[in-house]
This record gives sequence, structure tokens and C-alpha cells, in this order.
Amino acid sequence: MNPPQSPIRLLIMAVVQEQDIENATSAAESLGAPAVYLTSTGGFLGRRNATLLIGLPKSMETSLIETLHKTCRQRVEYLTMPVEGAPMPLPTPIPVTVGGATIFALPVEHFEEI
Ligand code: 2BA
Repeated sequence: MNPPQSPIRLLIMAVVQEQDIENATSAAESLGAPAVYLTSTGGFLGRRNATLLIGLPKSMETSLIETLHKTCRQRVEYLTMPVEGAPMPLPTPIPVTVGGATIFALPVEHFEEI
């Protein structure tokens, strides 16, 4: 007989960059925390990203967050802004550091797979 599974008590929502989806989801799965992701878009840069949803027992929170730290990288993106008052619309690229991941942890009141 299989040992009883720990109950799902936490939902981790993590916004990750597109390039990190595969590494992050497979690392979570190898920890025993299956992940689903929804494609999403960052409101500030308008770049496509993904929001991972991962349900897990409370005891796995730290190891999952460590895993996301290891698999989600920081990257510099450039935001092009027209310079005010310039005679020509010359865009000036402004560097913006994105990531590794934006993580929310929410308590789960009820979990059921039908
Ligand atoms: P974006 O909204 O496209 O933001 C991309 C990056 O731009 C952010 O990286 C941050 O470095 C910068 N940024 C965002 N808003 C800014 C502002 N008002 N002024 C100056 N710089 C700003 P991260 O912080 O790593 O966020 C990556 C993505 O995570 C975000 O993409 C957004 O989709 C999500 N995110 C971040 N904070 C969130 C929050 N409080 N709630 C929901 N989603 C969030």
C-alpha cells in the first residue's frame, strides 16, 4: 500500500520568463510538485511570460522556492523611449532587469481532483 500523500496546502503562483518555463516546470515536477502554466504578459514591458501554478504541501515550500531560484534567471531587457524634445524620434534604450521569478504563495482551503 502506498503511504498517504501530504495534503496540498499551498498554491505557488510564479511569474517566470518564457525562456525559463521548461526548466522551472521540469525541476518542480522532479521535486514531486506537478506544475501547470498559463501564458501571461507583463504589464510594464508587454513581454510574454508564464504564470506557473503549483499546488504543494507546506513542507515543500522552501525547496520549491530554492528550485525556482536556481532555474529562473535575471535578464536585462531594453525599453525604448522617445527622448522628449529631440528633433528626431530617436529611441533611447533603457535597460530593465527582469526576473528571475515573481512568486506568490497562497493558502489552499480545499483541494480535490475529480
Ligand atoms: P512586467 O510588468 O513586464 O515588468 C518587467 C520588469 O520591469 C520587472 O521585472 C521590473 O524590473 C520592471 N518594472 C515593472 N514595473 C515597473 C515600474 N512601474 N517602473 C519601473 N520598472 C518596472 P520583475 O519585477 O522581475 O517582474 C517580472 C514580471 O513579473 C512582470 O513583468 C509582471 O508580469 C510580473 N510581476 C511583477 N510584479 C508583480 C506584481 N506585484 N503582481 C503581479 N505580477 C507581477
